[in-house]
Amino acid sequence: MPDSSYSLAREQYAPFHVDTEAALARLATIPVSMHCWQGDDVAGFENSGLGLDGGVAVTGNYPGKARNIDELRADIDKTFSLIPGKHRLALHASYADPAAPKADRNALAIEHFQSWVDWAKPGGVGLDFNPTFFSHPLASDSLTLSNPDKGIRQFWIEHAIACRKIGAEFGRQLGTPCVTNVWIPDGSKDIPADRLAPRERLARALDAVFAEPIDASYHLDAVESKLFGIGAEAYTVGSFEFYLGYAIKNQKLVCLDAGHFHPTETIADKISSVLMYAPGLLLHVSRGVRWDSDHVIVLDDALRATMEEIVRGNFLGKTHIGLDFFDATINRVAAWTIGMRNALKALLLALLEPTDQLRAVEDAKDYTSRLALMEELKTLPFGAVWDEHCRRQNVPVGREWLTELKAYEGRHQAGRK
Ligand code: RNT
Ligand code: ZN
Repeated sequence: MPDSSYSLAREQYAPFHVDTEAALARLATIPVSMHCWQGDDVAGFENSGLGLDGGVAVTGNYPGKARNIDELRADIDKTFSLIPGKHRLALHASYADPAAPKADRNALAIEHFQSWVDWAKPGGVGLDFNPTFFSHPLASDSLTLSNPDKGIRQFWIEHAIACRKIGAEFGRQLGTPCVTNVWIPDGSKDIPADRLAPRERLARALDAVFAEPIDASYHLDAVESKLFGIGAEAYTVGSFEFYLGYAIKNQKLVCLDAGHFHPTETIADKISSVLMYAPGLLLHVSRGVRWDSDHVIVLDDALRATMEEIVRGNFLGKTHIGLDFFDATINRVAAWTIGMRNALKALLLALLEPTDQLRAVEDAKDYTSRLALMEELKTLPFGAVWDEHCRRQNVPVGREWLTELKAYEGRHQAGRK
């Protein structure tokens, strides 16, 4: 029996030609790739004593972060129990199982991640992957694939090749393609004398990384651009233009991170253009506040516009939705839960839009109706439909998840020192 508020909501959507049942059915099929690194402030398990670098920063010291692989997995399991639907997990190479034989980054292999596959398989969780080009002695100057030193460059090429093989094995064992995303911190604090040579080195290094083709049913490559980082304010080797060109030329997925553009730009408008020429997209859904601050995503206009674009353009088949934020000022399981639930809420809002009707009035140049309808849609009872989704997916409805989170925090996280 559906909840009575949902039944009323369904009736209110009907005159707009919106079928809430179809929207719910569709939403249940869309996976979101949750990033493992929110759980421990991007620390990973290498224990190198090096802090987080590469121009990326986490602020906050809220107690209870995961200190090891068991705690991280327990926290991820808890988070997944608070989110409707079946989702994926994005790992970083720095999260190799510490129980596996020690290996430097260029020697990582599936054995270092097999326990993650074994953890993921029973729950039907797909895995995505990221080589880690930071927090390592050979990345201390934030120069990796574009490093002028051939030996260091080679080390990072080997790392990325190793990661592709691991990703392919994830895909093969789990029966769902793994997206392996290359992001490097390479750049320069001050004005470079040569902007070209590092980009030429990066392109050659990427060619070496991607030399071996991998079956797309197991594995997909993505490349992530950035505008600037801390310590790379004047120049970023892997800029958007660089990777857009590279990805189109080599038919790689383009990763759009919401925090990696000028602050007034949103990624929503880039989606349709990029997908005209690139074979697919990876999204790093994030929220930059004044800079690439990686705040927890909230249900704001930027997030809504991004999901609207994917749904309106029928791009779900070509778009891999991943999250990328890290906030250490709040409970980290809550950060994940809020972000994941917001990504799904934004998707649902997009699915509850009568796109055909909006397009019809637009084609008729009836911009009055377009604006009027878009504004009326905003006050339809979306919350009742979202609650019904949570109810049907057997996860907490509304603020109930917070009660569960607080209990989990008291029982499992509070004692972590
Ligand atoms: C950094 C990039 C990158 C990282 C993760 C940890 O600015 O967004 O995606 O956040 O790889
Ligand atoms: Zn990112």
